[in-house]
Amino acid sequence: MSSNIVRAVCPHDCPDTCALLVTVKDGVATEVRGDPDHPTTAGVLCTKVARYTERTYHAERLLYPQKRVGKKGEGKFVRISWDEALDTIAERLQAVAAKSPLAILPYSYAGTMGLVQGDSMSQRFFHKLGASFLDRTICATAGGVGYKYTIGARVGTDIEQTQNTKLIIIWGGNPIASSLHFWMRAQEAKRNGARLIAIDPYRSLTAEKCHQHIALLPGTDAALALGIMHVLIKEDLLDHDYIARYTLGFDQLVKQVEEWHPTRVAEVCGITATEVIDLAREYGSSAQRGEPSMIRMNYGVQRVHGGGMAVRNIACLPALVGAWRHAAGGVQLSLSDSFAKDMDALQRPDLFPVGGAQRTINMSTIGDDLMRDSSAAFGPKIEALIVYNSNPVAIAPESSVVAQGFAREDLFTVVLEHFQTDTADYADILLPATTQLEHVDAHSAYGHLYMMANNAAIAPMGEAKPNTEIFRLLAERMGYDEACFSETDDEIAAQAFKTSDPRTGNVDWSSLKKEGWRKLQVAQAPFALGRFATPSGKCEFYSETMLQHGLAPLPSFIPPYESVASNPDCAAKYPLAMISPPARNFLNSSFVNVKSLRDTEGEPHLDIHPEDALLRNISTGDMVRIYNDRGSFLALARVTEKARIGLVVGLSIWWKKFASDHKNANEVTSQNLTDMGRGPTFYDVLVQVEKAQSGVSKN
Ligand SMILES: Nc1nc2c(c(=O)[nH]1)N[C@H]1C(S)=C(S)[C@@H](COP(=O)(O)OP(=O)(O)OC[C@H]3O[C@@H](n4cnc5c(=O)[nH]c(N)nc54)[C@H](O)[C@@H]3O)O[C@H]1N2
Ligand SMILES: Nc1nc2c(c(=O)[nH]1)N[C@H]1C(S)=C(S)[C@@H](COP(=O)(O)OP(=O)(O)OC[C@H]3O[C@@H](n4cnc5c(=O)[nH]c(N)nc54)[C@H](O)[C@@H]3O)O[C@H]1N2
Ligand code: SF4
Ligand SMILES: [Mo]
Repeated sequence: MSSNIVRAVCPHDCPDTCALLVTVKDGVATEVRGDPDHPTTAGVLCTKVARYTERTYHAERLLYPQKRVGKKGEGKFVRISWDEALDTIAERLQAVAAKSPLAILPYSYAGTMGLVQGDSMSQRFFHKLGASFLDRTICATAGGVGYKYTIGARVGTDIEQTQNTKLIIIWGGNPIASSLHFWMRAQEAKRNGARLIAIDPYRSLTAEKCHQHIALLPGTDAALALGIMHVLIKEDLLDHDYIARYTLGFDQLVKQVEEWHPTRVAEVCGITATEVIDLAREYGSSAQRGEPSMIRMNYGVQRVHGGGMAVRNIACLPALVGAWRHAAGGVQLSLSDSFAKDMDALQRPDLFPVGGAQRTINMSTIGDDLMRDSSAAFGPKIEALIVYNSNPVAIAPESSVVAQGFAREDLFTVVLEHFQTDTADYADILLPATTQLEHVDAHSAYGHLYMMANNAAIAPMGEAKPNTEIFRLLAERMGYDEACFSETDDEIAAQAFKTSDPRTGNVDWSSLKKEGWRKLQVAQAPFALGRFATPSGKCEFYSETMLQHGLAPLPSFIPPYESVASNPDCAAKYPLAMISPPARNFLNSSFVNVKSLRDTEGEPHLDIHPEDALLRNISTGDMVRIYNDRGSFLALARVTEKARIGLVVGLSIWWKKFASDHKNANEVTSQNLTDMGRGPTFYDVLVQVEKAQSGVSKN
């Protein structure tokens, strides 16, 4: 019997990007463990990826190409050969491209975060084809843009410093579920005497374990940050030296936040003025004592109309108190710009036809865009859609419109997948893709600072192929003969990091594959001496760039599209705010079909406050209907004070086909976009809830 250990990387869209050790016996992966030597992984995996072999060897893995025989959405397919599949796709794409390549749209997201299997060969293919571009906004663009206006880049406090900080504000994140390895270090900080405060409308698993939980209304974080600034300024809890040297627009900021006194903030946020004042005092006075404080901001704050502004306002706080002076101080939203990735080499935008027409489709409005006819403003109707690394029918907002779009008879849809997801049910051609254990990849991360290498541990299952290979074969059929279309996955991976960049430190791919991971050479305390990547080189309280982009140049508050205060007409019909943040045992919609994890998660449920439940005669265990003008879905009620009054919470993202009504939370979410970055507003939703008349649970 042969047995060996293979170095791999967790491919999922999670800030932790864990280093894995895969035990392989006689060609079979028997165990996936966290690498004990990798500093942030520290030998620990989350419940989901600890079961990665269950997912890889799942009885329902797609193992060969198929074509649809039933109606779109019905999910009936028959097996075909790879030749038939690839010939059919190439012929259809060529026919559409002959009229207009812009009628072809790739749709992908972060099913794998790998730089190779994510979007390298695929992008080369679509660039050469001259297809529409996809604006990949579904997760983090609002926050990313707000962050960059303020501090210049997606850079921040190193997670490996967390245990040294004295105050951790977990702002719009639930790391026990969504960033376990940060939470482990936050626990260490707690043992070292740090205080933990959660800012979250929901008493999440994390909020429950913090010293304090501030349960504000969704979409009001920008106002809370303005209130903190007001108190810091009024009580002079500031680092005047840091402000003078390394920030821009302080005097304007002082005027701007004058009107944001704690009572006003409390009213907007649905909390008490004391909570605002105490939080500001705690933040400011810890800095005055010379202690490091860290804000772990997460994406929960930016899935609302004013999400970009909320992130911007919060990102201003460390500069006011001088928290950036400490390696263990500052803020972290994402570290992804710390990496010197060579996206041009990976994706080859230069292959786009010279002088060819261009169009960008926003993935967050895929429902509406699939339903649009050709027009001068929109360009050609979308006629062909190639989906990989994403499950839009389950995860995109206003799902009934998305499903209607995918059901169009005149749309040619190809889906590359591991499983027959809700999206796969609509494919004309369904192609089996390999999982992380079966292919090679290079990874950066957004929650730590290591370059990572994933080796293939086992041979591809059945006839599955890596995404790269599928696009390589398609390129060949389309007659693309540029050398980049015949590069191997290792050759692509070797280009992922710019070796000329000092941060990369000359790492070569073959060493990285052997070692598994290597830390970037970047400064601790990145902004201790300013050097922000903004136009002024300072932390910009005032941003000229924002003004040029038609935005308010100073921190401000943009109310939600849908809230009791901002939209009373809508609230008269639909008085409850709804959020649908990630469930601990799923990774977006991945793992929902792994039975052991689904069983732990139970059935789709909705948390509702006892007072809101009483008004509606709802008890725990009742099947309830959650609805608004866009649609409705069923869930089992859990009456609990975890949801604040006026808020309901449906942990997500369920596959529709596992719900009794074949629907999920995205039936009621909207295609409205954020103030910055054209992102989705998943947590900016009003609904009504009632006891369901019928509807039997299934699972
Ligand atoms: N187990 C698990 N881990 C995951 C994922 C998963 O699906 N499952 N998804 C991954 C992905 S793609 C991402 S983007 C991240 C997301 O994870 P996070 O960045 O942590 O963000 P969210 O999950 O969107 O929301 C986290 C918290 O924000 C709260 N929240 C909602 N609205 C607001 C608001 O307006 N203000 C404030 N202050 N809080 C609010 C929610 O109640 C929730 O507890 O997690 C990644 N990790
Ligand atoms: N209501 C609501 N909706 C949300 C959110 C929310 O909080 N609430 N969160 C939003 C966020 S933050 C995000 S990031 C999006 C996530 O949306 P998606 O990025 O679509 O994430 P997943 O649902 O995990 O789907 C990824 C799919 O890629 C497939 N896949 C994985 N690896 C590979 C591979 O190597 N090759 C191929 N071909 N396929 C692969 C997986 O099997 C899986 O079906 O959802 C968004 N939708
Ligand atoms: S999902 Fe996150 S915590 Fe779980 S193994 Fe992957 S990177 Fe680690
Ligand atoms: Mo995300």
